[in-house]
Amino acid sequence: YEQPKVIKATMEGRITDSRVLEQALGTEAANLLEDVNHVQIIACGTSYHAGMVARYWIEELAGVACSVEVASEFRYRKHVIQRDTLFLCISQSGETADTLAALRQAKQAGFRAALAICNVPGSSLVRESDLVIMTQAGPEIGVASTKAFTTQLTALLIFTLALARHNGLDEQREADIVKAIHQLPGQVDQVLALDGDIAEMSKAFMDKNHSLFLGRGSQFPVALEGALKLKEISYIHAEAYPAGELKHGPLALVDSEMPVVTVAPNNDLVEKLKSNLEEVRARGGELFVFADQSADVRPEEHIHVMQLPSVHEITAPIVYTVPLQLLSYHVAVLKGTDVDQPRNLAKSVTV
Ligand code: F1P
Repeated sequence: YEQPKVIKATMEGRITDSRVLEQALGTEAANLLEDVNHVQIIACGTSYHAGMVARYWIEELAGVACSVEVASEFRYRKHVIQRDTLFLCISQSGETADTLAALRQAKQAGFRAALAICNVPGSSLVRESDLVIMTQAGPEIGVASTKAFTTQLTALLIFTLALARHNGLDEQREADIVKAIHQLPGQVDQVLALDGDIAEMSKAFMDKNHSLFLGRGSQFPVALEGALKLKEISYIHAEAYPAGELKHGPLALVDSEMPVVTVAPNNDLVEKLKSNLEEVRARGGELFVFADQSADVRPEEHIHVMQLPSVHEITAPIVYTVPLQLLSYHVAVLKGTDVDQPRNLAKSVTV
C-alpha cells in the first residue's frame, strides 16, 4: 500500500524537466554513458525480474543491446565483457552475495562503468559501483519484495530514458513517457482499490496445488514475478511462460485443477492472447485475465476478467505487477501462511 508514495519518492527530484539525463544521474555521470554499446544486467530473484523488464525498455527506447542474467549463474561461467559495456546490478539490499561476486569478477574483466539500482544507502553494492540510482522504497518488512520491485522498475525506467535521450530518443516520445511516469502513483492507487475484487478472485486458488502465469513482451517478466510471489508466500506451485510457449509443452498440464493467470494491458496483447484463452478453456482450465478496461475481453464461463485502468504501454509492467501481488497476498491469507516471513526464505542472501 505504500507503493504510490515510494514510487513518487523514487522519481521525485529526478524528472523535473525533459533534461532527464542530467537530472537523473548528474552531468559527470552522463559522461560515463558516452559510448555505451551494451548493457549487462545482473541480479537475483525479484530484482532479476526487474532487470528482465528493463531489457525491453533499454532495447526499445535506447536502441542499446542488453543482456540479463541471474548473478548465481553469471559468476560461475566464463564470460566476455567488452570495454563499452555498462554493468548494471540491481539489488534491494545491496548485500546479495551472488550479485556482489558477479560485480567483482566483471570489474577484473573491465567495463565502461558499473551502475547500481539499490535501496540501501551505504551498502556494499552502492560503495563498489561508479553510478548509483537509489530506490526510495524504505525498509521492507516482508521477505517477499513488493515495493522494492516497483521502485526498481521506476528507477530503471528513469535510467533508460537517460540513456535513450543520449542516443537520440524522439523528444515527444520522451515527454509522453515522462508524463506516464508521473501518472504512476495515481494509477497504482486505482489498482489498490481493486483489493476487494481481487480478494474474491483469490478464493479460486485456495485449494489448488499448481498454477500457470502467462505474459507477452515486457509483461512476461511481470508474469514471472506474479508466479514468484504466489509460490513464495502461498506455497502453491506456480510457473510463468511467455504466452506463445504454452503450446510448446505446458498446455499438457492444463486441466480444471490448473488456474491460468494472464496479463494483457492492451488490445494488441489481448488479441495475441486469444488463441491461448481458447486453448486453456477447451481443456476445462479457469482463466484469470488482468486486462485494460477498454480491451476486448469479456467474462464468460471459465474466463474471469479484472479490469485495470488504461496505462501507457511502457509503464504498464509497473501497474500490472500490483494486482498480482495482491492476488498472492489474499491467497496466502486464505491459506493461513505467514505472509511476511515465508518458510525457508531470508530477506537477504549474503552467503
Ligand atoms: C534478491 C532476493 C529477493 C527476494 C529474497 C531473496 O535480493 O532474491 O528478490 O525477495 O528476499 O533475495 P536483493 O539482491 O534484491 O536484495
